[in-house]
Amino acid sequence: MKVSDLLVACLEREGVERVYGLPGEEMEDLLFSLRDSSVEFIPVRHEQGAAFMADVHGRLTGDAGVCLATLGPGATNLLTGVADAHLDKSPLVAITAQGGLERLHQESHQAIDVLRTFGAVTKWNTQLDSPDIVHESVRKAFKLAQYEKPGATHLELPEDVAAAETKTRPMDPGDRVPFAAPDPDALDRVKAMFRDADRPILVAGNGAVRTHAATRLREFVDAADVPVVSTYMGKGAVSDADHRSLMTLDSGANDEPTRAIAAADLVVTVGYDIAEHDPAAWRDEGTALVHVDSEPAEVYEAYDPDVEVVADIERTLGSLLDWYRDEGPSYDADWYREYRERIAADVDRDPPDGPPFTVRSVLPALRKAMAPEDVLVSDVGSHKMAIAANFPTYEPNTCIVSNGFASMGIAVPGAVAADLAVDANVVAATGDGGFLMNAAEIETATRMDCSFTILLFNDDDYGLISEKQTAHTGESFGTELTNPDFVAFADSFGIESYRPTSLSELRSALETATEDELSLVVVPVE
Ligand SMILES: Cc1ncc(C[n+]2csc(CCOP(=O)(O)OP(=O)(O)O)c2C)c(N)n1
Ligand SMILES: [Mg+2]
Repeated sequence: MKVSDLLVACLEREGVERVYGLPGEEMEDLLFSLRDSSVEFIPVRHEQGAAFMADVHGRLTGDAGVCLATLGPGATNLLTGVADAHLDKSPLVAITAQGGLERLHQESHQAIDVLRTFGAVTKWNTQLDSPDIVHESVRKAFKLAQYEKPGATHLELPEDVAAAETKTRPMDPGDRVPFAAPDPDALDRVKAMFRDADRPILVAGNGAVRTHAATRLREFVDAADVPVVSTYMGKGAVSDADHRSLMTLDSGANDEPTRAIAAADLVVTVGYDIAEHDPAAWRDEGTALVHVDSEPAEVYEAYDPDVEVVADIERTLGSLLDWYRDEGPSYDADWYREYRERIAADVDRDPPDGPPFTVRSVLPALRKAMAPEDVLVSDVGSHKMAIAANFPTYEPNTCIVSNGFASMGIAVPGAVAADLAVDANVVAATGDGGFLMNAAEIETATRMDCSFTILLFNDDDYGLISEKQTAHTGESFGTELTNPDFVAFADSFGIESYRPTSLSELRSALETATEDELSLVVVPVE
């Protein structure tokens, strides 16, 4: 069997349905092997788009998304999306082609040390430098990418190896390796802390969503009647319709969720990554702290858990739930009610009419146009902060935010992958800056018959940066933009577009746009 055929057979064995990528000469054999397989190859317009698509696919499904690029510039273009999956803990397998082994020891066309470059943004990577290691390497790439905490892995395929013959065959993925059960002693210490506490609070992070622990988390919140704050990436772990949800942790010291954490006497984090939010922004040294996660806590003065329960998060919550239902203490729910009321009042506040609108003023209409199971993919910028704070989320994995690597440009390619991966409607919310980084993927979306809505907040500015500069210095520099006529831009791709001039126009644009078409809704914001 030819190695390129074997590699694709390995992908089929892993259950891969599609590969996002951009061709190059050195992957010719692999492309023809893909053509002759059950795996669909989806050509994109920039390798970064392919990596973001694989990233969001991984995050939504728990199965590694696969992206493919050529050597040199193809690989470096892919890197940002791979790094995003790495720091956002999304399973992703990146494959890059390479020149033949006989030319890699010398200066050579488009050849750079891709292995070393990708080593910095992956859990593991290797060069497929022999035909007989391909089956094991592909299995290992998927096993490590998907194992807690998930992330990116990378395989480099030299073109001469791709064309060589091998007698090896794909390995069977078997069952996913189960994760450890919680340590009974650690659990006993956590139970004692719950007994001693009067005002416990939970912080639900990325891991609470990623590990399918949300159901147990909801049951625990119900049984113990404790409030829960989510991080941006934990949104939807507990429904924001639940009166115990205190919505989303912001970075500032003055927001209500941070105040509620300050008023608590026990904080239990569930699947919390400090890459997402610096705990220094919310951690109060005197308060008891428990870390429930699949990995030990980072060593950091500002995050110093009294107890760490390192195990399968769902099993840890299940054990605590069983104990709680039998003999857990009861708490007075009054202490957190005022925070919930203030947060709910802010979310329900009637927005002012526009234009210009504010991102905040658009969110109630957006929420109304989207069903609870519909998926919002947010880009990065000031719109992301508004979405985190004011877009109530009801189900896990329905508000996709990059907040570990926090790379602009994820929304449009992310929506392509989401649209292909889930049955629900999909909306990509983006700023004008992040939108034009990867807007070319609208062509990929039209070719793939996608039907998502792009909600573009246009402030002609790298808004978050000018906001921060102004807050620090009273002025801003280097952030102002001019933009194309976005309606004409949408038209050139043959997609529908809307430019609402009042809230009622905005509402009807969102209702129509989210029905069943690929469309752009441009909202002028201040
Ligand atoms: C790839 C990348 N480059 C730069 C940044 C730094 N950055 C964060 S937000 C932002 C501005 C985003 O502007 P826009 O997309 O228009 O959104 P807005 O803030 O205006 O809502 C920038 C430049 C980043 N996070 N990612
Ligand atoms: Mg902007």
